[in-house]
Amino acid sequence: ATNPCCSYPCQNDGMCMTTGHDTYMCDCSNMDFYGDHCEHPTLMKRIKTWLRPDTETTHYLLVEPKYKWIWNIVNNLTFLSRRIMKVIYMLRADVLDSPPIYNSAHSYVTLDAAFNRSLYSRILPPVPEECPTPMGTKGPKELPDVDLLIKKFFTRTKFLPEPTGSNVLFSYFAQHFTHMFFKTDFQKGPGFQWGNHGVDMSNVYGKDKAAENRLRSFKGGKFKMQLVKGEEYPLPVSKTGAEMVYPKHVREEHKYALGHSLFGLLPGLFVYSTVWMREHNRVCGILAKTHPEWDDERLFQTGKLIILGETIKIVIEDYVQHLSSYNYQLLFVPDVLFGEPFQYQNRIAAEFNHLYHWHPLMPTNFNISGTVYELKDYMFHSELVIKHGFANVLDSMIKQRAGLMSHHNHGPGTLHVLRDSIIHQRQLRFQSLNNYRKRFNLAPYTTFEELTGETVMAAELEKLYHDVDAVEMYVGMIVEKRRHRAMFGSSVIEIGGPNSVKGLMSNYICSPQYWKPSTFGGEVGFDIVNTASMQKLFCQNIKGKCPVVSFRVPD
Ligand code: MNH
Repeated sequence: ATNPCCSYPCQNDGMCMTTGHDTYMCDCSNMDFYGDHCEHPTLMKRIKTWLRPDTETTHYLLVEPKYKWIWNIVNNLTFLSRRIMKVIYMLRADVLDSPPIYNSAHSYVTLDAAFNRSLYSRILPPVPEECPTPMGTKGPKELPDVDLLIKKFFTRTKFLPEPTGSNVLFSYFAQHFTHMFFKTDFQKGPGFQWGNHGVDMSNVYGKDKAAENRLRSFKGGKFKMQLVKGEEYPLPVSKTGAEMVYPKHVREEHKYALGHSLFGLLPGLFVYSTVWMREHNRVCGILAKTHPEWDDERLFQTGKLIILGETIKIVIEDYVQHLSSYNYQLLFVPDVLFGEPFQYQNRIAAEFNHLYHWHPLMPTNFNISGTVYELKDYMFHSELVIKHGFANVLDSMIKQRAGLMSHHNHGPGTLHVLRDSIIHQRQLRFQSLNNYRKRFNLAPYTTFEELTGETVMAAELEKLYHDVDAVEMYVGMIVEKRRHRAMFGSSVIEIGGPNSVKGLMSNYICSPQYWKPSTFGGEVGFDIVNTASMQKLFCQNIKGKCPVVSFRVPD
């Protein structure tokens, strides 16, 4: 007998539990559904579903130019736009389990899932080992050959530009920001991680106290930095003892000490590391003026709180704003959640990490002030930023187009990462894309054509996977048709969205105890947080002419 839960018989995220060798039950407790398979919605649920437009309609209303005038009005009505933001926060965060109930070690609920923070959580549990196929009961007994998949669906032959106009400044922001919480401990295995499960600014300050201390000057709360041509830059590793990963060929003086051990990888990561360190030092200078009574430690700690606040503000109002393509202006307003049932705790899910593998965003070659660098001449060459000048590099990042987040657009330099991540998803026994779609209230695809929106890949995928219910999560997300005027397909948006909102708004600083001026050194600091923007982040920390800072290539 096989485990009868392998066929995922319970509907609407009802819990399947075996009750003997070949029987099972669906537990629909605390749900809006009832019945043997949790298939019947309650009356309240039916009314709610009837009142609430489906996700495709909502998306269309938010991005379609012909409704832009409505949003222009809404954006200017503070009361209404704050109301809408509250609804977005609550509906998005509500989709996730908090505290988490699964991790990659078990296919059922465990205490370990909630207590063991060295593992990523799981949104859906792994497919049980004893199931007939890797996706449960559907699809082939053995999943398609990884290298065949990469060749057929992933490899870039010609650079495909990002159609909403995103630039490389955007790609690097995504990478720099998310690497503070996507930190797989590959030595232990793909289910393990070495971070704090949230926005802790370890990408700027270092992974722990010791790492942080190596970057500090212990004067005025500031980072220890060097002046080059009148601008602050991070110091070389030799002057700090920071633990950085650089290949042997990199010259000692070009190995810079940054918050994340891997950020020597790309000059764009060096740019973001540098600008945040400068911003921290600038903020500490302001704090020292308002608080002459404070010592180095208090200035440092308060500066860090402000930098974290600025980061969330910028992530929501500049970065997510851009990536959503919404005509509605998103807001960072933690106070709208006060008094509501909302958990100020977060856990990073393995699925969130995997869906954020946005390597197609990176172009094949990199242009700095007219010089075109191949990835091999660019990787681990942070010194190019100093050589070309910070403002020039920033300008080039704004002007270079990012790649389309889609099939046939993984550059040669990241194919090995892609290969590893598909293998890891299989080791972690991720459920099918369609199971994730159901989990996030999206209709599962019924045909391969519906998934891809075309016929050629659809036919090839059908040969490899047999059943659309057996398509793997990441593979499916990459071949998925793009949503109307969006950067991604609906799966990335509807699965990524809740994880993103929850991760940002459940930050400790958003709780009523933290979210007040005194936490940030008074009105001056609170104001820095509440008015932060990409434009100011760069222009207040740059010598020379500051360009218009945007995540879109200017016309
Ligand atoms: Mn990227 C992991 C290289 C751009 C998101 N990336 C990795 C790894 C390498 C890597 C190497 C480690 C994977 C492994 O050992 O299996 N990444 C690159 C390179 C570029 C790049 C060379 C640019 C060129 N990466 C990006 C961009 C994003 C991104 C842009 C967008 C957010 N990368 C990730 C994520 C991981 C990752 C997420 C997983 C990190 C982890 O699990 O620790």
